[in-house]
Amino acid sequence: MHVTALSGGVGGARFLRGLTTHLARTSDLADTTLTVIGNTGDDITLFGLRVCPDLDTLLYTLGGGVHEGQGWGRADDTAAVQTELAALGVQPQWFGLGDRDLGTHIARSLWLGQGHTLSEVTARLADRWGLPDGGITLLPMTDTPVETHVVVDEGEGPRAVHFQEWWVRMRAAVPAQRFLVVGMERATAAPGVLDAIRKADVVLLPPSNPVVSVGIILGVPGVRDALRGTQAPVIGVSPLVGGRPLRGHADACLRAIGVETSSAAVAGLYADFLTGWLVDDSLDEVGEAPAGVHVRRRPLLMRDLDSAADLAGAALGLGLELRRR
Ligand code: FO1
Repeated sequence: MHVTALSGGVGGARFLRGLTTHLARTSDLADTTLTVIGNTGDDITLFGLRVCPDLDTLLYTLGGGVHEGQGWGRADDTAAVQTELAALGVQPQWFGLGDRDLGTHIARSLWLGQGHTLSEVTARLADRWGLPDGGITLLPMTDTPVETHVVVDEGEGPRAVHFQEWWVRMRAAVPAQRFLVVGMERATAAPGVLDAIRKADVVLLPPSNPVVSVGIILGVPGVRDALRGTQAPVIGVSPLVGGRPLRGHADACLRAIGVETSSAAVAGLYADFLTGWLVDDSLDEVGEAPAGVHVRRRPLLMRDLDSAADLAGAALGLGLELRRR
């Protein structure tokens, strides 16, 4: 069986680690393969290096090397290089790159500079993290360099800042007027991305940010059509509980695009291809979804690996149930 997922950063990676754990624990699912399509709109060039935060978060989380408390970056990392860069007055200093993490960015930048595609580079990094042994294929959504930028106005008129500056330095506290994906006008889906959606048995949308993660992947030419046309049920997990994100700034992102911060409104963003929708069973969760979408209520909080595995198992289970109809 083939499962395909569209994922952003920390929440999506934790959900997918739960999924691979559930698959390993469920004997009749043990030969399932997973293709993860990763968001690359968060990518940024820093100190001359190409950094792919969502791809790296997926590599480290699925590969067992992530800094658990942060959800991003490497476990047991150090900051000797960035400390020296600060001493040299090199900017910016608001984005922390650990020494081991820099190994990834140096290798990626070297290989890209040699003419390898982001897909080829990501495959080499995935090998290092043992993803193929787990039946996991990680694909960037596109090999075209793209970047999400955010239009903000702090009083001197509107200006565009890189997504990471808005997300990390501004903590999304400055209202975003709009998001634009620089380079998307030239982008094409990376090799295998559209087929992974079309040929899947189940497609999953983890609880990633619907605007700056899943929403960016949906903007890659052909992705939305593939989701509309696939035979696979498309099962999403709400990133909100009672109108609040479980982590990150999905509320600030939804506000920026004029969408209500509710599970129902997020499902509405996926209405043209969504088959099933998981919402939290807390009392202040209304739990509606567009007509025709099958809603299941259950706890969505991923406190640990077991609860993430249970959540992912429930999402996959709903997909398998709807596939048989
Ligand atoms: N997030 C922060 O809040 N502060 C950081 O300094 C930071 C550094 C960082 C370095 C590498 C990386 O892969 C991710 C990093 N993140 C940091 C997280 C990142 O901003 C977000 O995880 C994603 O871009 C949003 O999904």
